[in-house]
Amino acid sequence: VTDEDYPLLADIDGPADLKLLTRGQLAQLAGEVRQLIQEVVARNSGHLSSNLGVVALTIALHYAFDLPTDKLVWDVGHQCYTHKILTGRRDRFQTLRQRGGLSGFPSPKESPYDTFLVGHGGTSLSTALGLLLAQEARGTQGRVVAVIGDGSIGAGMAFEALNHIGHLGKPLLVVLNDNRMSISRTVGALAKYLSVMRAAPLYNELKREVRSLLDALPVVGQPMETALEFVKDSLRHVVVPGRMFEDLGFRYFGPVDGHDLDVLIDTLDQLRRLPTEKPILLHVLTEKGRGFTPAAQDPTTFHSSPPFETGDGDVFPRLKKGARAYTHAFTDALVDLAGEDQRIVAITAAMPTGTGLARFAEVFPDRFYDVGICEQHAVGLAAGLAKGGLRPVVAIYSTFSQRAADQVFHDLCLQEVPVVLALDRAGLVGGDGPTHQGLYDIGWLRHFPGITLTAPKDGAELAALLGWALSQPGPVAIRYPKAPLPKGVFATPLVPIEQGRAEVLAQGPDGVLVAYGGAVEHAERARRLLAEEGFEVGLVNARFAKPLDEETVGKCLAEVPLVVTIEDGVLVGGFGSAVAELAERSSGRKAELLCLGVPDIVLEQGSRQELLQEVGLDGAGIARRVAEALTRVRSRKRATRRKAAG
Ligand SMILES: Cc1ncc(C[n+]2csc(CCOP(=O)(O)OP(=O)(O)O)c2C)c(N)n1
Repeated sequence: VTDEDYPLLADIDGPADLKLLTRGQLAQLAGEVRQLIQEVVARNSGHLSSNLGVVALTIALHYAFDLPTDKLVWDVGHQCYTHKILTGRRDRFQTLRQRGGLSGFPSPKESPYDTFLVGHGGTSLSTALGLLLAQEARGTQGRVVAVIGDGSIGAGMAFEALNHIGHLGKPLLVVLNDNRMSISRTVGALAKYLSVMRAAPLYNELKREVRSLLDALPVVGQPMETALEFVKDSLRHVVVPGRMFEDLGFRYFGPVDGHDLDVLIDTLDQLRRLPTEKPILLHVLTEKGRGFTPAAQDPTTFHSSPPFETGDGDVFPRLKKGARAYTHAFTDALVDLAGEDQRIVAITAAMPTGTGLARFAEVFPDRFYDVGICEQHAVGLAAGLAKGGLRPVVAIYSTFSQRAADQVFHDLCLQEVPVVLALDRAGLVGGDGPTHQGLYDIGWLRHFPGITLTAPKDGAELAALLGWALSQPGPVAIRYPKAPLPKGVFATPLVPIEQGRAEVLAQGPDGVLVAYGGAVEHAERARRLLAEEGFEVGLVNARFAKPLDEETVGKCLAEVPLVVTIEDGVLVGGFGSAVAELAERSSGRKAELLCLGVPDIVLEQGSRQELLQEVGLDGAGIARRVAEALTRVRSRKRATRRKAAG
C-alpha cells in the first residue's frame, strides 16, 4: 500500500491516525479502502459485497468510538475488512484468506480490536451483552457496540438475545446494518417489517416531531385518557418506525443513510454520549457492493466472491471451467427425483445458491422454503413436513448444521421421521477458516439413535444415495465435500445401495484402506502410489458410517495385517472411532488399526488442497503414512517369526 496509490490510507496505522483526519478527508479515505478491498478480493477471493457496503459505517464507528476500550462485536464477521485495514493490518491485508495470512473473519489472535473469532450468524447480540455485563460487574469503562445485518438478526439466537437485552434494559448499542440482503434477498416477516421502516423519512426527525406532538396532547379525565392512549398508540403504530424494537425495550433511532459519513459520525457520537440506561437500536441503511457496479448489481455472486479480473469495467469471474462440484451433482439429482415424486420438498437456511437449491427453487417454486439463517427452524420444519407425509430434504452446510444438533436429535431421530439432511461443505473447506470447517458432523451425528449416516465417493454415488435416502423410513444424513467431483478415478460400476453396506473397490494381501466419503478419492490415489512401491493394499468405500458395515470391515480386521481408516473429518468420535469400537469388540482380530483424519486442533484457513496436504490426507500423505505403518507391521512380523524360530 504505497503513498502514491493510497495517499491517506498509507498513514493509517490505527484509529488514532484516523481521528487526525478532517471530516472532509474521510470520503477520500473510504474510496481508498474500497479500492484496496476490491484489489485484494479480486486476487484472493473473499466477501466482497458485504465489505464494500460497510466501509463508511466502519470508518464512522472507529471515528466516533474509542476502540478497543469501547468494544465492537461484528456479527458473522465476514464484513470486517475495513475494520482490519484501519486497525494496523493494512499491509498484511494482501495475505487475506491465505495460508499463514490474515483471516477473512475477526480474530482476537490477530488484534486486540477483534473481540471474538466468529463466522456463524446471529451470535453478536448475546456475546456483546455478555461483555457489557462483565464490564458492569468489574467496574470497567467503555461502550459496547454490536453490528448485525438484517439477515442475521432473524437468527434464533439473535432473537433470544433481543428478548434478554430488552428484559435487562442494559445500554448496549445495536447497529442494524440493513442492506435488504442476506446472501440472497433477506426473507421473512421481520425483513418485511424492516422494509416498512426503510420507507420512513431518514434519520430521527419525524420521530422527534411525533414524540413532542404526543407529549403535548392534553389529558382530560380517565375516559379521555384511555381514548388518547388509543390514539397515541395507533398514531405511533402508523408513523413511528421501530415500534417493534421500542416495544421490546429498545430506543430505536433511524433509519440513517449508511453511506453518509457526516450523518453516521454525528449520530454515533450522539448515541455514544446519550445518558441512557436503555438499549439502543440504530437502524442503518446500506447497499451491498457499494462503489463497485458489478457487485452492487449482483451482490449474491460477489457475496463470497471467487478471484476475478476487471477490464473495461466488466468482470470475468475467473472460475475454472467445467469443474463440476458435488453440489452440482446433488442439485441435478434432487431436481430429477423431485420430478418423479411430488412429495419431495427442499429447505435451505439462507443458502439457496451455496447449496445449489436455487435451481430447485426455479423448477419447483412451491416446493421450496428459504427460512433465513435459522438452521434450527429448518430442521424442525422438516420434521413437521415429514410427519405430514412429505419428503423434505434440508440442504445445509456441515458447519451450520451444528446449530440444529438438538433438532436433529429431538425432532428427527426421536420422531423417526423421513428427513434427508444434505450436508454440503462436509470436510476441509479452505479459505473461510476454522468457523467454516465441516469436520465434526460424523462425530456429533453418530451418537443419535435411529439416524443413518452416509457419504458418497463421487457424483454418481451421491445421486444414488440421495434416491435411496428418500426411500428410507427414518432420518438420513448425506455428507459431501466442497470439492470438484473426482473424474476418471473410479472405473468400476457402482454397487447398488443397501443400508449399512460398504463397497469393496480393490483387494490386497498387505492391508486395507477403509475410506469414507470425500476421502475415498484420495485413498484410491494412495492405493496406486503404494502399488508403485510394492505394497498391495485393498480399498473399501465405507459408504455408511452408521450403521457401519460390520461384516465387511470385520472381515478386513480378521484377514489382513493392517486396516487404515481415512476420513475428511476430525478423528475424535468420527468414522475411525466407529471402526475402532468394532475392533475392540471383535474377537478374531488380526489387523493393526491406523486411523487417519483431522487432528484435534483449530485449523486456520488455506486452500482445501493445502489443508489436505498439511494434515496428510491427500493421496501422497496417506500413502506415506500407510507405507510407514506397513513397514512397521512387516518388521514386527519378521521379528516375531525369528523369535518363534529360535
Ligand atoms: C449460522 C449461519 N448460517 C449461515 C451462514 C452463512 N452466511 C454468511 S453471511 C450470510 C448472510 C448474512 O446476512 P446479513 O447478516 O444481512 O449480512 P450482510 O452480508 O448482508 O452484510 C449467511 C447466510 C452463517 N454465516 N452462519
